[in-house]
Amino acid sequence: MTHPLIDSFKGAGQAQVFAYFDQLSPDEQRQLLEQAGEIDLAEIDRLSRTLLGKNAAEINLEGLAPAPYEKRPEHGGEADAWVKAKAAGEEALRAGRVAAFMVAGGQGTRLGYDGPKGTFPVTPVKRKPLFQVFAEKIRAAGLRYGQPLHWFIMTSHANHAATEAFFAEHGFFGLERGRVHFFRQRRMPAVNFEGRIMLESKSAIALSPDGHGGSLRALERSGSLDLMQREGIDTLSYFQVDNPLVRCVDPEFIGWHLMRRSDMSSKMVPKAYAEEKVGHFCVQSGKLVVVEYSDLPMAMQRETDAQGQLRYLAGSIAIHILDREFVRRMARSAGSGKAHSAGSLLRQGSGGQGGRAETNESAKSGEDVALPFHRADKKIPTIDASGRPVKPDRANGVKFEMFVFDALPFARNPVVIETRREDDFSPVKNAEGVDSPKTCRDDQLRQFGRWLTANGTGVATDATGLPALTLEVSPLFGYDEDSFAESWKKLSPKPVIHEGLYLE
Ligand code: UD2
Repeated sequence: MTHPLIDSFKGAGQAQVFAYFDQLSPDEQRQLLEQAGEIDLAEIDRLSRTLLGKNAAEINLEGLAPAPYEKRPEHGGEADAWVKAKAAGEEALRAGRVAAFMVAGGQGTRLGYDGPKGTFPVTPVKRKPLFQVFAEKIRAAGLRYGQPLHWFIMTSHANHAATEAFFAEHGFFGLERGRVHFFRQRRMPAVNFEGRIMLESKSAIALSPDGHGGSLRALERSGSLDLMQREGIDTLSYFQVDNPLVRCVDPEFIGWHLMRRSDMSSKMVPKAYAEEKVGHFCVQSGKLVVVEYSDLPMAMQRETDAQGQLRYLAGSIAIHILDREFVRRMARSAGSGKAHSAGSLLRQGSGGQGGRAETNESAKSGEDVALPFHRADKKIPTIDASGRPVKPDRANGVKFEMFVFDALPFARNPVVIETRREDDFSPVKNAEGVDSPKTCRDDQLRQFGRWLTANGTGVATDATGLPALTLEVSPLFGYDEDSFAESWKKLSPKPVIHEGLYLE
């Protein structure tokens, strides 16, 4: 059988993708061709040459220094500037310039939960799923600022239909259907260590999502950026599906971003301890960069200054603000398949998986805008030479992913602001231990307890601030300190705090 696509794969040394083609049913053949059509062969060739080669260099730490950030007033930041930022952010929200943007295309393998991660129940009393928590925060903020917000949600091929169905089943959690926009990210094929594209079965390529950095090109391709433009939205508030504590829209953060005329801004938290597994905000050659914990030598992670404080203190919690036209600029060059020569600044990938990432010299100097790909070595289910399924017990191939924070070096006037961890960050990542459903639930309880105490109703807690009772505050009652205080003030009579209390 000949087909132009099959010929191009043969020409690129990837004939194995169609090794079983003649044995497939017409439907299977169509599926395989469709999948093959998604692949940019030149991109795969470039990545295989630059990331799989023995010469791929280690990360270049030359001239790396901690990034400056805007300290919160209680840590010496200028209180006036924070007040102004908040006012600017509120104005933008009232003007309808801001949209919420969530990435939910990940595979959620660590949690061991089947189905889209956003359907995972997280709240202490009502067991609301993650999607509902965000939806209610977004709805409440829309009511508060008199401008219902648009919400853009990036899914993957694997969870797109299930995500849409979940929202439909739950009446979009009270949001206007026309303001919730789902779009799929692209996929990348896994390759073996020789750069050959791998098959998952005779009729399917081993494809996986292209990383949260793929959200930039997905926003463009899906027409979301045009829709935003038509709606007068120029500011995107980015967060991840795994973190129910996040303030989906935070006026202070939005305000800092707008006042500084920034292309992309980020929140940091002071690391809880030296070895905490988060990215570090750094500067290198005058550019803001995030260096993953797996890339920063332990000695540097532990370095302290004259006051005994960690030198690399600023941890990245994956909360950003993006300017719409900056996203377009990044997306256009990334999506064009333009080869950006991976130069000598090659970095190791995340998660200590022995991966690497391409970074190019020209990109760093701002001439060539394109997100680099990172390499992660993985166990990839595949088939053997006779077409039988193989479940490998160690890494047998490589996945390529882009990370959204790699856009920071390209951004004009990027700002990093400090946030309190307890106001913004408690992700659900693992089934047990750190960042698990249990730690997340406890952090929500601590937050509800703090809000009540701050408004004059003491709640008995242990030494860590964890209330002795299980209670829950609906985001529709209060989704941050201010909105909670407003609702609480209006509440008459005040409820007695009891086990299972639900404020809505
Ligand atoms: C990320 C950051 C880490 C820290 C942490 C905070 C990286 C490499 N590291 O770690 O520095 O900020 O978050 O929580 O990002 N996703 C997609 N499509 C994909 C892959 C991921 O939408 O192809 C989404 C996923 O659904 C989730 C988010 O991105 O919402 C985070 O993905 P992750 O779990 O891979 O990130 P993690 O925990 O390694």
